[in-house]
Amino acid sequence: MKEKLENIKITAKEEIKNAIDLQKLDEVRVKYLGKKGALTEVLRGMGALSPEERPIIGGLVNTVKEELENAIKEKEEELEVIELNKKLESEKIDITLPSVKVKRGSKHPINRIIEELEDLFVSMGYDVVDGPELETDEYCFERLNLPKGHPARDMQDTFYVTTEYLLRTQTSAVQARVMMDNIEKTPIRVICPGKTYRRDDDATHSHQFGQIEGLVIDEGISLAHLKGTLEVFVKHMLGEDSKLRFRPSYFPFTEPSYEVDVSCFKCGGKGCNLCKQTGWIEILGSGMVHPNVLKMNGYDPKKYSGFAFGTGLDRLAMFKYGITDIRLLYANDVRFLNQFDRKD
Ligand code: 2NL
Repeated sequence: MKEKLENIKITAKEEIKNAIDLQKLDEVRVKYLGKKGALTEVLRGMGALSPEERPIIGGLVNTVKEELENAIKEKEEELEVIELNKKLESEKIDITLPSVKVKRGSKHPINRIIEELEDLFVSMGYDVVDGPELETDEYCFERLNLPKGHPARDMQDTFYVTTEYLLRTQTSAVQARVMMDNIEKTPIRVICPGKTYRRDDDATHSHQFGQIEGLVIDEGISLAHLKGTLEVFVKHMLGEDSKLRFRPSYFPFTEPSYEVDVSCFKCGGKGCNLCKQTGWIEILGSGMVHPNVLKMNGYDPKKYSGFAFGTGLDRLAMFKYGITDIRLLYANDVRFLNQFDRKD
């Protein structure tokens, strides 16, 4: 019996020493000290011993048990340190490594123009409204005094999707919606920036372009309001020294209509290559809302009058930032776009 215990002690100690991790060590513990372990078995077999032998063997079992428990505890502490070190090593973060540089995008020049105009007009009490790019014939043309057969809605200019649906050629469609949606027919002050589409695509025209239109309807609105508003608009965008010139023109949705020129901001009006020696640059279309347009959208022309204007955002961006090729605005070359990074 003594010998058996001695053997257990030796092999158990050897196995404890060789345990490579905590799990293996626990397996050893169960094997020798567990309920069905080798030592427990010896204890159970004690009934067969003589009364003299019993306390001796019993004491011996306890000594071995204690010795093994201590050996396990010691090994356990040793393994815990090893495992902690392993974990620290594998989860180490090298804080001296340079971080990945965060790439910041920049605002597209057309979006910068839109935001600047939105800020300006909102400060004057306007709402900013948008609407669908896929429009109906009704809102894009019919409600804007462009009856069927009018040259401006010719198949040559408009992308028709079906006979009824088309890609809007002007943001006025949104304004027609604003007028129709206003069931109480209260005064309106809106600007509508957005994308528009035309069926031409050559060196100077793109099939898609940005536009912004404004519409004001109220009692007693006159041409003076239109002129004052456009003066604020143009001076804000192109400089306080700008002068405006109103040339009579024609649009189906306004009467009277005017094209608005601004004094050339490159030469100050003396004449240069930008203004083709005229000293003026055409910048806006505008006019007093045609009584038919008011009527067709539920506004009584006897009570209300209004003005409207529209301009291309691409041209505005080119003037403001001195961009000479319109295609740069749509190529999305980051070398071009990064120049418009907002530093302010
Ligand atoms: C241009 C000229 C213009 C309008 C747009 C308008 C809208 C309504 C009623 C009356 Cl709902 N007029 N818009 C008026 C005059 C000119 O745009 O050159 N656009 C790029």
